[in-house]
Amino acid sequence: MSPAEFPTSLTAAQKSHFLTHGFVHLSACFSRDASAAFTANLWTRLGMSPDDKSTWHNERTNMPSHNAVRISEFAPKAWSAICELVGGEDRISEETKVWKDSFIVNLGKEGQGAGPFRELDGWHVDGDFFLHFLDSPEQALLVIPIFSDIAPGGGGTAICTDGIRVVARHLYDNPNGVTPWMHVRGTPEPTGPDRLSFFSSIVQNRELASDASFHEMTGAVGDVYLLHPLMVHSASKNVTRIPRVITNPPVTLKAPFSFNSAGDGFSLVEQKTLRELGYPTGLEGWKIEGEREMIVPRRVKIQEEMKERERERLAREGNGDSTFSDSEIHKSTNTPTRIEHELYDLGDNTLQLVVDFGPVAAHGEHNFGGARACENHGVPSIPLDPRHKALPVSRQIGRKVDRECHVPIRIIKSDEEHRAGMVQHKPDTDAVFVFLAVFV
Ligand SMILES: O=C(O)CCC(=O)C(=O)O
Ligand SMILES: [Fe+2]
Repeated sequence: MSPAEFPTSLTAAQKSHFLTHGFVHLSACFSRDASAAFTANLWTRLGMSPDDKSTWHNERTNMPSHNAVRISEFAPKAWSAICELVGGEDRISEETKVWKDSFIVNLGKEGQGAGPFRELDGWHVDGDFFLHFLDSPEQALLVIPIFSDIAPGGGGTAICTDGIRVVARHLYDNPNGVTPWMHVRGTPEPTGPDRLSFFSSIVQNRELASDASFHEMTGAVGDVYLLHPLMVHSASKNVTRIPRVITNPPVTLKAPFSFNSAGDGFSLVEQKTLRELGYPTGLEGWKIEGEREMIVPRRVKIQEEMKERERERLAREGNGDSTFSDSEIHKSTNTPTRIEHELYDLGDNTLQLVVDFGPVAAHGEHNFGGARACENHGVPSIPLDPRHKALPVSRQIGRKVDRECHVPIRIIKSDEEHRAGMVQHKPDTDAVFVFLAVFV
């Protein structure tokens, strides 16, 4: 389906706002209940108390992920807008059709004032995991789902919409590719105050960045901002010290953006890029001149270590480990590499078995989904209680169960389920991510 034919979910005013400013603010895309369920173990994972600021030892935390929800189920309105902006669902790679619980928490700092946005020190564009080209598919949209109410001064992400033009021009001028810090390829990751100097020199230059182009991503729980992938943005100061919780899930395309031909029509993101470059009808003849390349950022190792500490805290809170041995899991899932698993009590006599495929997951080879669990797969059989259905993915969070708990399950992986959309797996890897277990 060409972008022009894609069913529309954004209003004409929203599209026009995106083409002018490079972002759109969608209200009420998911409920407060869904948000509360998804963030239920946030404070345990952080090892902090929401009610005791003396435990808030870190101003900002980019957390690792344990669980994911399918965007089309969790936030259908946001999902259709995402699809429309990038030119259709068909263009989006499977692994970014979910949002993970990799929350970004901004708690502010004692005695900290707001200060001008231009002087924030974290200005950047997202995508620290690949070499950047104008048409890079890896980060096709910047998405900000909001999991806490954010008032002005409450740590909402700061953006500079005029920055899109400068970054787009830089990428246009560097078809050989640049690092995530916009330096010529081969330059090592900079450290120290100059790390983000490309971006701060944009926002500090009044000729490049007008006052009117700075905005603060405030909003209510359930709101979602969708922003152009080249949007220059920064974490801001949370002077309210009301915990600010968002995520930044990337949208990755299966193929690069296409700027050369208008034959198939340009998506709204492509239109915005072209407009900023001053070539609204297309870029005949422009093509990349270097190899695309993935980068493993330092962040990955840091987040792996954080995840381990979060697991320990969750285990302490939940009082024990899962009852499943690795051999049972292997038998059930027939999947590769390292497998870690945890079992959570969701209430209503329902358990959730979370299977994490470790390094494979980190490379985004798989999707998440829910699966029915009923009888036997090398473990004792039980009847499926009709009251127990697969839960919406948004409710799949709960307390970790006791070590003594025994739960017979069958994990089903078949074409039938794939069609039913309850389990997502790639035929070439034969892997399934999240399973629901039911006991009576
Ligand atoms: O915390 C924020 O507001 C922004 C975080 C961000 O942009 C990032 O982690 O890439
Ligand atoms: Fe960012």
